[in-house]
Formats: sequence, structure tokens, C-alpha cells
Amino acid sequence: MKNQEIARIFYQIADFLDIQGVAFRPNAYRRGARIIEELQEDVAKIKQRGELTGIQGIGKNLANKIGEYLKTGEIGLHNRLKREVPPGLLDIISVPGLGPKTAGYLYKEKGISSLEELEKAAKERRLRQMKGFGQKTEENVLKGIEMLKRMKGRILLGEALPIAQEIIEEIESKCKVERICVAGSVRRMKEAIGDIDILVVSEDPGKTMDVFSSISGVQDVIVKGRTKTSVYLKDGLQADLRVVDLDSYGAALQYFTGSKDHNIHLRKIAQKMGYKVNEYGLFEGERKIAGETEKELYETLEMTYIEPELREDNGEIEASQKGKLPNLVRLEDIKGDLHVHTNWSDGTESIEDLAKIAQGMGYEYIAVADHSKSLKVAGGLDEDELMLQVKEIRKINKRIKGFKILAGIEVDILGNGELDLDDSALKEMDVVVGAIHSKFSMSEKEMTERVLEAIRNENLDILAHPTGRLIGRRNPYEADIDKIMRESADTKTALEINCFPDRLDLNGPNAKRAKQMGAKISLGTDTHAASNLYFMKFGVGMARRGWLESKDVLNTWSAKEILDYLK
Ligand code: DGT
Ligand code: CA
Ligand code: CA
Repeated sequence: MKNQEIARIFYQIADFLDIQGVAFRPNAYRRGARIIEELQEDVAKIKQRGELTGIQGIGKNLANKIGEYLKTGEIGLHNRLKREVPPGLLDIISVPGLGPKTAGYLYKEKGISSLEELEKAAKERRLRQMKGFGQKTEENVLKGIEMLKRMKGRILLGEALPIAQEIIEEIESKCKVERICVAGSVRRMKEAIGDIDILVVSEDPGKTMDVFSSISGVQDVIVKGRTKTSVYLKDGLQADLRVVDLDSYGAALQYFTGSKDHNIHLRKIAQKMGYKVNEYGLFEGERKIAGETEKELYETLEMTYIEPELREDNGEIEASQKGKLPNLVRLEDIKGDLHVHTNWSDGTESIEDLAKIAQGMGYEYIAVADHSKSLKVAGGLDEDELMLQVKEIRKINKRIKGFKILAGIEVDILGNGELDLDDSALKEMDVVVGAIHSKFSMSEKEMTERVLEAIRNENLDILAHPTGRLIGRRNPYEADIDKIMRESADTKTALEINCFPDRLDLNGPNAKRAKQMGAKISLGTDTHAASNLYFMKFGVGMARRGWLESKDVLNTWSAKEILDYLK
């Protein structure tokens, strides 16, 4: 399916046009990109039926561009723009706070056309003299560049995991494999991924390598050998496939799952016991004493099996030696989603459609949490609209059997810590989710007070995306997270793990901290379109990386238990 590729090109065209200062057209391309990205059906099929322009938001021009791409594999306008605009400007607009207009200005007026040149200018304090810039902006530019460097070459788990699964499915469909599994940071559910690692046991390694190096999406084969093949997928994302023998599959899976720190610690323990461990197995002298399964390997080292998400050398090895590992929450334990948007604000589906889809996934409940009035761009609800929505939800609940829609709201936490809607309205709700969407750059003291003030409001039940970070795009805002967690525990306010791939907030370490402080965790996908409901697995990944058990996570409880706790 070419949908994602076309969407990516449309986004780039929009950015290029913006940099050139073109009006209106960028937004048309951006809207088109979003629509194509969300399409469930292959655009090529829609095109075949001649129905492209029938899609809301795809006009004649965009339809032609899609057609051009399907026919030739490229878009002329895109190629032209790539020649006209230095590609480094695309990096510059990914610096938080710098939009396409600023990038265009920096280029035209100052000749800055790459991240390196921008960093140099900021370090030499040349930016602060420019129109619209100050010392603070200059400092933020430097912080932003630091963050981009940390992220450099890494992609979100939310993108990497589906790609890894597609690769595995394609290999499985085309050749006979005895075992196949993703390893590395993807298996550990790390929120940002350097490269994809896959392990396979196959009777015909040659054929498996052939299939892997020719799957759709491969741009370049880096090395192709008998035991390891590496390829570049789009955007320079690398994927490695290793073929191993069945009797060392467990050892290889353990080794290539990592993390490196976990492996180093494990190797020390093996050495102390007089063993040697590597990707082929666990050896006593020349004799292999474990290797076919990971479980056998850990148990031979006198440990209980350690789940991949825990393998960061954060105490999991010691806990496993004492038999004190947590019994981690699983995706199957999740009974519902506690943060979804509908077409009452900026979501795509109606309340009822979304509820039915959630019920089809085996859920018992969802909490509808649309935006509140101060978030105007998202069509936030005021008190009257919210009460109408509550009425509608109660009505739909009477029609649906065996499922409950909780009437909720994602209410804005205003600058002073007050909530965006009257307490009298909030009191009517089943769940009140509170979130910060503005004024991120307060001092630590101010921000902490702001959040504490919100948590102390007895109507607030869940604090959404508590640190405000956007992976690779925005650092957490400055706040005393310990104080916030303690107050949450005291007031029985749950802290959210927002499952959206670029948030995953709280992350694993913060979720672990929250539990230590006595706070409960709520998982919310922040769904804006039904396909987002599947983001739950990423949130569960964070919960598992945070050592959480099912009792720590509200979504494993019944709706009644949740309401009782939050009341
Ligand atoms: P990534 O790709 O940067 O997101 O992170 P990983 O953890 O997937 O790292 P990667 O792909 O470089 O290597 C996969 C696994 O292989 C890693 O988690 C542990 C293992 N590994 C790699 N290099 C070493 C090493 O020098 N020593 C040990 N003990 N293990 C290693
Ligand atoms: Ca990797
Ligand atoms: Ca790798």
C-alpha cells in the first residue's frame, strides 16, 4: 500500500511551500496527507475505481498528484521543490518553536540552511539580534537542537512496531520458518527505536534472506550474508535479520533483545558461576547447558524469566534472583480505554460508533473525554454542550448491552491551575480528565503549583499526559514530578499513561516512580480516529516498562470499581 508514502510526500510538499511563503496551498496538501494517512483502503484501489475525488478533502489537483505517484513513483512538484529549497531547512523546521516561515526568513536573510549553521549562529549569539528573536528564543533553539540530536535517526515505537510486524508477516507468508520474533529495543517496547532487529530459525536461510532483502519498502540492501542481512527501509530506518539455529534460538533472542546493560550484567553473573554466555548459548567449558529457550537460560543462571520490557538493568536482575519480579500487566487484562475523543470535539467518529468498535475489541467501557471550551482549535465544549453530550451518552448507554460509555471530559488546566469548566458541570461527570495544553514555559515553581492546584480540585480524576513531553519535539515542562505524584496518590487522582506514540507520557521510569509514590495509573489512547484505539498496546508497553501489575492500572478494573475509586 502506497498510502503512507504519498502522505509523507504531501507533508513535505506542504512544508516546502510554507518555507517559500506560498499561501493556502500548504494547508490543502497537509489536509490531504492527513486524510490519506487515515484511509483504511489502498489508494491505488480507490483510484482504480475512479473515486479519488469522491474522498472529502481530496480535490482534483491532489487526485492528479496521487495518480502521478501511483504511475511513476514520484511527483514532479515534489522534485522541483526539492531542487529549490535546501533540504536542511526541513531539519530546521523540526526545531520546536521554529516554523516554516522563520526557516524561510533565516535562509533568505541570513543564509542559514542547515541545523549545523543554525546551531553555530545560536552559539555565537547571532540569532538574538534578528527580528522576532530574543535571548530566550535563542536558548530554546539550542535546547531544541539538543533534543533533535538525541532523537537523531531514531523513530517512534508506534511506527517501528507495525513495520516489524509487517516484515515478519511477509517473511512468514513467503517461506517456511520454524521461529520468528522481533528482538532489540522494539521487543523491549522502548518508545524510540534506533533500528529493527528480527531473528528467525529457518530450514532455508538463503531463501529467507532473499525474501527479506526484497520485501516491499526496502530501499537498499546494506549487507547480505548467510546469517545476517541488513537493509535500509524508507527514511534510512535500518532493519537487521539474523538467521540462527533452533538449539541456540533462546540464547540469540536473549542476546539480541538486550539491553546491552542487561546483557553485560547477565554475563558477569554467568562468569561468577563459572559459565560463559553468548548468542549461541550458555556454556560450561565446551558443553552447552542452555540455549534453546530464554526461560531455560535464565533458570540455569538461577533466575526467574525476565520479561523483555524489564531488561534495562534497573534492578530486574536482582529482583529475579530473589523471585520478586512483578507480575506485569498484559494487554489482555485491559477492559477499556479511559481517554477517547469523538466528533463532538476533534475526533472522527460518533460516540456510538466508537463505543461499538471498542466493544468489538472486547472492551467493557470507554470514557469519552472531548476537549473543553478554551481549546477552540479542537472545537472544545462549553458547559451547555457538555451537558447535552452527557444526556446523549446516557441515552446511547440504554441502547447498548454489556458495555458502558463513561461520560467524561478532557478539561483544560488553565494557567492559574483552575479548570476550564464550572465545578457544577464537572460534578455531573463520571470521569474528569485534566490536561495542560497551553503556557508550557512557566518556571518550575509556577508549573508545579498550577498542576497541584488542579489535582486538589476534587472533581479532577485523572491527570492526562502528566509531563507534557512530545518525543523528539518537546521536552517535559519543568515541574516537581515527585510532588505531583504524591499529591495524586493522596487525592486518589490517577496519573495517565497517554498511549499516543509521540507522547507515551508517563514513560516507564515515571510510571514506576508513580507507583512507588502510591498513585494509580490510567491508560488512555487519546483516540481521535478509531484506528488509534490500537495505541493501547504502546501504553501497556510503558506500564510494563514501569513494572506495573494489573492492580496498579485502572483499566484492568471494572467500570464500577473505577468509579468507586475516583469518587
Ligand atoms: P536501538 O536499536 O538503538 O533502539 O537499541 P537496541 O537495544 O535494539 O540495540 P542494537 O540494535 O544496537 O542491538 C540489539 C541488541 O544486541 C542489544 O539490545 C543488545 C545486543 N548487543 C548489541 N551490542 C552488544 C554488545 O556490545 N554487548 C552485548 N552484551 N550485547 C550487545
Ligand atoms: Ca535495534
Ligand atoms: Ca540492530
